[in-house]
Amino acid sequence: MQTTFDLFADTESTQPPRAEQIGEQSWVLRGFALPDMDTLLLALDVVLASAALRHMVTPGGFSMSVATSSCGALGWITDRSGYRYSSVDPATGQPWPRMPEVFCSLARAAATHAGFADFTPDSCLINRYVPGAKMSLHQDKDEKAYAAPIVSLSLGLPAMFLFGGFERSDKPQRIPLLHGDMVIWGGVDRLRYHGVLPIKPGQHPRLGEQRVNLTFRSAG
Ligand code: MD3
Ligand code: FE
Repeated sequence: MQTTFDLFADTESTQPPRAEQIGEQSWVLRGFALPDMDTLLLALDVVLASAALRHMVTPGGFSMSVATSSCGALGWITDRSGYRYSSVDPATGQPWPRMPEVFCSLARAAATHAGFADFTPDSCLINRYVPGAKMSLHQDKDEKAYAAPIVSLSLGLPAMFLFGGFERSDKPQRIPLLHGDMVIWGGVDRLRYHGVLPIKPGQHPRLGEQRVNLTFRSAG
């Protein structure tokens, strides 16, 4: 007998989005990006072909365990002189690649679901984690305005996201993030401390031994 479940068992896109509220103005949308995954991964390859992932250096002189790149009008960079946004990729001296339409429309749709209408990101930061790579607790303060939310898309290996409070010492919630999940942080939650625990070894069927996270921001 053919059940409805069997009919859809091999497609990723037939589940309704599951929304989980993780803060007053923060939401996880489970699997939100899965219907657009093929287009997304193709667009990501195009971006990374002209702005390759690289390990940037922090102002303190340490090389980040996460490899980064960007697309859109502005890209987040760090070097010995500090953290900032730049319209030029320091590795090529060229503007960052355009933000693919599928990135922009997906970020806008996710923001709308969380109550932030008309989100128009001008920056997409691409973070690539291999097993063992992590991001220590920090606040995102390099953007010019905090009114817009930050939207993230998780791809590949799972991560344990840490969602803290307004002081570094506040005990963070642990939120697992899986391939296709999107998270939106805004309003009162915009300046909360957050980070990512070291990625566990594993193989993802689509992305192999890595996690890629895209964060969409209104930076300028
Ligand atoms: C929560 N990236 O790039 S998702 C970052 O998974 C960063 O690569 C993590 O933290 C990652 O800065 C976490 C994004 C995220 C971004 C900004 C936030 C979560 C946030 C701002 C406030 C609260
Ligand atoms: Fe951050």
